[in-house]
Amino acid sequence: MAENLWNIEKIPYVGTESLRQGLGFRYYDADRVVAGKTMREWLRFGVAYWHTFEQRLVDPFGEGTASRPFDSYSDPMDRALAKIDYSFDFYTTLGVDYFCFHDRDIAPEGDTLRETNAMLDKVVDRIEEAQKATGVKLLWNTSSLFTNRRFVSGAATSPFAEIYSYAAGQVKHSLEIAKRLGAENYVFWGGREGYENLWNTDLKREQDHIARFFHMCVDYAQEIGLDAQFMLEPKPKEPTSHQYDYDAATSIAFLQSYDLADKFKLNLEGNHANLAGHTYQHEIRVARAAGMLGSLDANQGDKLLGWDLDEFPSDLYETTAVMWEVLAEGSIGPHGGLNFDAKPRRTSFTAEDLFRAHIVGMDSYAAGLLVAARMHEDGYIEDLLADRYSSFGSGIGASIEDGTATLASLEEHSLDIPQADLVAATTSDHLECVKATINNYIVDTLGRA
Ligand code: XLS
Ligand code: NI
Ligand code: NI
Repeated sequence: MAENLWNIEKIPYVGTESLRQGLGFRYYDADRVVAGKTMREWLRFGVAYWHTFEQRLVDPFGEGTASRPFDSYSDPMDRALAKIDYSFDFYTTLGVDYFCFHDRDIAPEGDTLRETNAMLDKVVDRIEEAQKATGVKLLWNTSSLFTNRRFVSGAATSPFAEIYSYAAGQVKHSLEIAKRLGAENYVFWGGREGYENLWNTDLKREQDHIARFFHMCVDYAQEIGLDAQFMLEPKPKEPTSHQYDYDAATSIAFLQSYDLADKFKLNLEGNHANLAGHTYQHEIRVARAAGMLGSLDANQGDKLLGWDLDEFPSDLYETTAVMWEVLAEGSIGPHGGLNFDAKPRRTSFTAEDLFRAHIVGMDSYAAGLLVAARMHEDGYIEDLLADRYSSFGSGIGASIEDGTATLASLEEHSLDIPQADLVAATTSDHLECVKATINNYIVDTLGRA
C-alpha cells in the first residue's frame, strides 16, 4: 500500500519499453545528466496549485466533473489546511521540486483584508512546515487580483481608487509571504488589467497607474529584503478583450517605457503565445533577445479552439523548440522553472488523472530536452544560422554590423550591381528539409532513448 494521502506509489522512471503510457516516466529520469546538468536541474518542474488542487473542471456549459480526495471537507478553513497536506504529498509522490500559487487559491476570504490576511497566514504556517519537512520549494507566488467581483474593472488599472488601494494592500501581504516562504520569483499576471472598450477607458492614465503600482512593489521588496525575481506574464486577451500585457514584445516595451526593465523579467505561457498569434518559441526568443526570459508556464492550446485551454503539454515539436531555446540560453531564466499552468480535460476527472497528466507533461519536456540537446550537440541549427548570415562576416556586411556603413557607403556599393548578381546573392533555405530534419531528430533521439 502506498503510504500517502493519494494512495499512489511514488512515480518511478520506467523507461521506454512499454508503448502504453501509465503511472511511470518514460523519459524523465531526474538525475540523468544531459548537456552538463541533470534533467531535474534543467527542467525545474512546478505544480500550479490553482489547477491541480482548486480546479473543478468546469467549462462554460457545465458544472465541474472533478473527483478529489478532499471533497468531503465542508469547513473552508479545514479544507484549506487539509489541501496543503494533500498538495505536498502530491509533489513528493510525483517527484517535482517546486509549486506555485495565488494567495486566494490557498485560503478563503474574510470580510475585510485584515480577516483575510489572518486566515491566509494560518495556511502559510502549514506550508512553511511542509516545505521544511519535504524540501519542496516555492517557484513563485502571486496575488489573485481578478477573481473577486471587486476587481470587475481591473485592480492596478481599475478606474476606482478604493480598488487600487485594496489591491496594493493585498499584494503587500503576498510579497511578505514570498519572503517568508523563500519564493524564487514573484509573478504579476494582469488578470483584468486591460479594457473591454476604449471609449470609456483612459489608456494612458491606467498604464501610468499600473507602472506606479509596480514601482511601489519594487520599493517594498527592497524594504523587506525580498530578492525574488519579479515577472510579468503576458496574455493578449481573456478575460478582457484587450489585455495590456499583450505579448512579450508589448510587455518589454511597457517595462522599458516606465523604467522597470531592470527589475522585471517575463513568465511566458504556451497557450497565451498562441492566443497572441505567436508560437511559444517566438515569445521565448523575443524575451531572450531582450535579456528578459524569466520562467515558463508550461501548457498548450488546441488549434481548433480559440481560448485559454491550459492543456498539459504533449506536443513534442513544441517542447523540443522550447528546450532548444532553453539550452541555447543556458537555463530557463536565472531562477525559472516549468510550471504546469495546466489542467486535465473535463473527461479525465479522477484524482489519478492529475498524476497521469503531470507525468505526460514532464515526459514531454524531458523528451524535448533530449532532442534539443542532441540538436545542439550536432550544431545543426547553429551551422544553419552561421551559413545563412555569413555574408555579414566580411566586406559590406561587416561594415553594416560594425557600424561603419552609412546610407551613402551602401548606395555607393550597390549602385552598379546588376539584378542577376543580386538574385545570386540570395540562396534557398530549403525550409521543408529543415522541418523534416527536426522531425528526424525527434524520431531518432526518442527511438534510442
Ligand atoms: C491565466 C494565467 C494565470 C497566471 C497566474 O491565464 O496563466 O494562471 O499564470 O496568475
Ligand atoms: Ni493562462
Ligand atoms: Ni500562467
